Amino acid sequence: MEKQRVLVEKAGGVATLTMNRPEALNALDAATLEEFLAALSEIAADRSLRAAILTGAGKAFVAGADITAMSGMSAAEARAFGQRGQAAFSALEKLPIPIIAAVNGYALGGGLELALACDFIYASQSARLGLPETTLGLIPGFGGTKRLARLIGPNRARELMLTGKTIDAATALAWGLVNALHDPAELLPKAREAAERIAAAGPGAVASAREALAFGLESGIDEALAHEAALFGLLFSSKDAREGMSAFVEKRKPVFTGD
Ligand code: DAK
Repeated sequence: MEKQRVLVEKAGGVATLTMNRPEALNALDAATLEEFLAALSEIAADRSLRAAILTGAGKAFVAGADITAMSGMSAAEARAFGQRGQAAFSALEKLPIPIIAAVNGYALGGGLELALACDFIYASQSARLGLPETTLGLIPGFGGTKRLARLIGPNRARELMLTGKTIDAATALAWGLVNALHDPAELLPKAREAAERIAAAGPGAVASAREALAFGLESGIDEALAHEAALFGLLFSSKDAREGMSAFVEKRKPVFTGD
């Protein structure tokens, strides 16, 4: 049987997706994109899951789109590849549960864009990040030009995109690109700890918080506040909000059911 390029592991309401093509630094080729899409739909459909982690096998998170494969593509093939890539990024962004990027090594080009499409990023102290597309005569095509500028501001995003340089993990932390750095051996346990905290919170509340934040990034303040108030009110019709508040008053741990 052929080796799986994307591994999916589920435990305690948390799914871990591992990009598993270490011999090519987990570069994204058409077959990897298809497996990644299948893994995302499996996770999206599994109602027992509350959070996910995305990481890479070996010394890279993902070193970008597969340059060797792209160099031999016809225009039609490149178009189809771009469309499948966009489908994968869109599925990642629309995942109904939060996903944490655990950047264990190189996150370059499409690989950094993958991490940027996650809810937040933890990185190993040995990670290196960058958008080298312009050095290949390309531009980031999976949302990187937008998401990076929003996260770290246009000046630093321009520096990364225009020079194509890679930055080390400490710089990524200082720039606010990643939330925390961990010892390589501690990266996955720390990501799991965060995922488990998310999994223990009210699922409806987690979903509403993500929705309110995403909506607020795209709209004016009045509209965003009205939307937030609507979601806040809606949660009061859920059993979980009642349970969460009752548990606090009764000094016990809440038991959330997702209702
Ligand atoms: N593609 C294909 N193979 C890659 C690869 C990549 N991106 N990155 C690494 N590999 C392969 C290497 O060729 C090598 O294979 P063998 O020679 O062993 O067969 C193996 O992985 C190990 O890599 P190295 O020997 O190079 O390892 P080093 O430690 O020496 O160097 C490195 C690590 C990460 C510095 C280096 O491998 C590197 O510079 N890699 C390329 C990084 C890069 O430029 N990434 C950006 C790719 S462009 C689109 C939207 C978006 C995109 C495309 C289309 N559309 C909407 C249409 C995105 C584009 C990109 O991501």
